[in-house]
Amino acid sequence: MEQGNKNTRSTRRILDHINSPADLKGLELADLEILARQIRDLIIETVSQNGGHLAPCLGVVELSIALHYVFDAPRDKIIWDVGHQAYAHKIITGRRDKFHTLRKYKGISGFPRREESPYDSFNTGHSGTSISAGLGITTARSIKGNRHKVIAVIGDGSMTAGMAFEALNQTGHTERDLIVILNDNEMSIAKNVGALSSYISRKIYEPRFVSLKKNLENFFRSIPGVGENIFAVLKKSEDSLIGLLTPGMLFEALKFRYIGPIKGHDLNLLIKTFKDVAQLKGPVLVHVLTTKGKGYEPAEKNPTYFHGIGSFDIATGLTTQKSANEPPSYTEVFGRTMVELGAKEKRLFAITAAMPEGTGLTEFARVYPDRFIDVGIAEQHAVTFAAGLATEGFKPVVAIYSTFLQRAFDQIIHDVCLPDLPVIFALDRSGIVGDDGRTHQGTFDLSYLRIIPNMTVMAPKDENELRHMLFTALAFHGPIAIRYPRGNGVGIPLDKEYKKIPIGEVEELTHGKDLLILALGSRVHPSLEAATELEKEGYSVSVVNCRFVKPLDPRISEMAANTGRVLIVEENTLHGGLGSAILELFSDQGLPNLIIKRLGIPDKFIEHGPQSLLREKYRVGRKEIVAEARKLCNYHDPGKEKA
Ligand SMILES: Cc1ncc(C[n+]2csc(CCOP(=O)(O)OP(=O)(O)O)c2C)c(N)n1
Repeated sequence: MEQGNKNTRSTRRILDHINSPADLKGLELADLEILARQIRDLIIETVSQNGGHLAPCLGVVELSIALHYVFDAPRDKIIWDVGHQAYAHKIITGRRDKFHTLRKYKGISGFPRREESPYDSFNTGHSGTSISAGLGITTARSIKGNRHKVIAVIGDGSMTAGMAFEALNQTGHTERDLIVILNDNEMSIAKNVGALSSYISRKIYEPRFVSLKKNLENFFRSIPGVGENIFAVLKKSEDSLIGLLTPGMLFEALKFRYIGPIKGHDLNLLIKTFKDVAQLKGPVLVHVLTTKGKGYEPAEKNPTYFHGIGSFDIATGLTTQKSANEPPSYTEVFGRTMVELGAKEKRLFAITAAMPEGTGLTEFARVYPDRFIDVGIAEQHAVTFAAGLATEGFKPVVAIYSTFLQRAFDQIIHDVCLPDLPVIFALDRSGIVGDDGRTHQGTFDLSYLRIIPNMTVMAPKDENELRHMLFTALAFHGPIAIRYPRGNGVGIPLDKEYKKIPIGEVEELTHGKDLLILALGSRVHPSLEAATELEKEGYSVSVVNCRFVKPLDPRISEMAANTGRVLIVEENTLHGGLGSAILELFSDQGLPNLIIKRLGIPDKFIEHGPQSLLREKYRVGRKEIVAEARKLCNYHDPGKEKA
C-alpha cells in the first residue's frame, strides 16, 4: 500500500506539468500511475492541513485520471455526484496551484462549482442529482445538435437516493446517450445500506459466484449426450450468464447497457473500458469497484472516520484539532440524550438518512438496534417513514442536517403536518456550517418550517437546553422541530433531571430598560455577552431567549413596548425567519413607534470559510451584536454615546 509523502523529486515533476487534462493525454501508463501517487500525496497533504473529504477522494484518483485521459472535458461534461470526491478532478483541471486553498475562505471550494471552473459542469453538494442533471444536459445536446459526451459519476451510497432512480428510469425510457459511472466502494459515509446495496455489491469474482458458475458448468457438462452442447451454447453467451449473476440485470432492465464490474484502481483497464464505452450509443452504466481511502492506510482502515475530516497528522492519522477541555458538540449531546431518553421511552425511534455518525446516533443504534434505522440517502422517505411509525403510536425522531431536510419539504407538509403527527425533527448543522459552504449552510430551516400549519419550531440556547427540548418534544402531540448549530456547545453543565419547556414561552435572561434583544439558539449567548459589555457602558439591556419561532410568545410585544427599541438576532436568512415572525406579530398586534433592527443572514448563498469569520462577515457575531445594540441604545439620545 502506498503511504502519503513518498515522492521523489524526479517523480514530483509529472504532477507539476499537469495544468489541464490535455497534459495527461501524451503520458504513458507508467507515468499515469506515478501521477496517481502524486495526486494522492497532494490530497493527503492538503486535507491533513485544511480538512476535507479525504477517503472519497483517495478512492477515485485513478477513475478521475482515466476519465480525463479518455474524454475531452470541458467539451465532454463530467458531473460528480455530491462532488465531495472531486479533488483529483480539480487538481487535473488547472487548480493544482490553488489546491492549498481548498475550503479556505476565498479559496477553492470543496465541491464542484461552475463559477470556479469550466470543467465543473454542474454544481453539486447534495446527493443523487448527477443522473438527472446529466440527462438534462444530454437532452439539450441533442436539441442543439452537439455530439459531446455526458458522464455522471455516482457513488453506490448516492445511488440509494430516490432521485437517482427517477433519473435512471427516465434515461432508460428516452434511450439517450448518457454514461453513468457507478463508483462502488460499498460505503456511503457509513457502510452502505439497503437491498440495492447488497444487490450491486454481488461481485462476479467473489468465491461464492465463482463456485456457483463452476457448479453450473459442471452440472450442464454432466448431462449425458447433450451436456457438452448446452455448455458450448452457455459459453458463447457467457455475458448473459454473468449478467444473471451480477447487478447487470437490474440496470439492463432499466434499459442501460451494463459494463462491469471492473477494478477501479487498474488504470489500464479503466482507460480501455472508457475508450470502448465512448463508442457506445444509448444509456450505459459502468460499474467500477473502488476502495474508499485507497493509498492511505488509516483511511482504508477507517473510511467512515476519514470520509470528512478536520486537520490530522499524516504519520498517525490522528486528528489535530480537538483539545481535551472542549465542551461536547451539540451532536454528541443530542446522541447521549437520545440514548438516555430511549431507556425511558420505549416508543422512541431514531431515523437517519445515511448519517449515523454525523447526527450522533451510532450509540443509540448500538443500544437499541430495533428502534433505529438508517434509510440511506433518502430524506424524503425518512420523513414519510417516520409519519407511518407515528400513526402507529411511535415517537420517531428524524435526525437530518438542516440543509438535507430541504429535500423533504413536501413530505413534512403533506405526510406529517397535514395529519398533525407527532414526528420530531432534529436539525443538526443549522445556521452557518463553515467550510463546506454554499451547498451545506443551514440557513433556511426557520423559514421553511415556520410557514407550515401545525408545526412547532424551537432552538436551544445551549447544549443543556437541547436536552430539555428533546424531552419536551417527546411529550408533545404534534410535529415539532429542534434546530441546533454545528460545533461545540457553550460549556454549560448538563442537568441530570429533564424538564419540560412550556411550548411557545420565551425566557427572559436579563432585564433592562434601554433595549430588548430577542435572540434565538446559537445567538443567545453572544447577545448576553453583548449585554454585559453594554452594561459596562451604562446601558441596561433585556436579553430574551426566544426558544420558539413558532408559536411566538405574545408577551414579546409587551416587552418591546417597554424598551421601545428592539434588536432581533438569528442565524437564519432574514427572509421569513425569527425577525420576520416578530415583525408580523408586531404588525398584527398594532404596535407602532418601535425602533427595530434585525440581524441575520442576507438573501444570498453563503460561501465557505470558518464559522467565526462568516458570522462576523454577516454581522451575527458578538462584536456586531454589540455594535448594533450600542447604536440602538444611542438612537434617541446621541449625547449618551460613550464609545
Ligand atoms: C441529500 C444528501 N444527503 C446526505 C448527504 C451527506 N453525504 C455526503 S457524501 C455521502 C455518502 C455518499 O456515498 P457515495 O455516493 O457512495 O460516495 P463515497 O463517499 O462512498 O465515495 C452522504 C450521505 C448529502 N451530501 N446529500
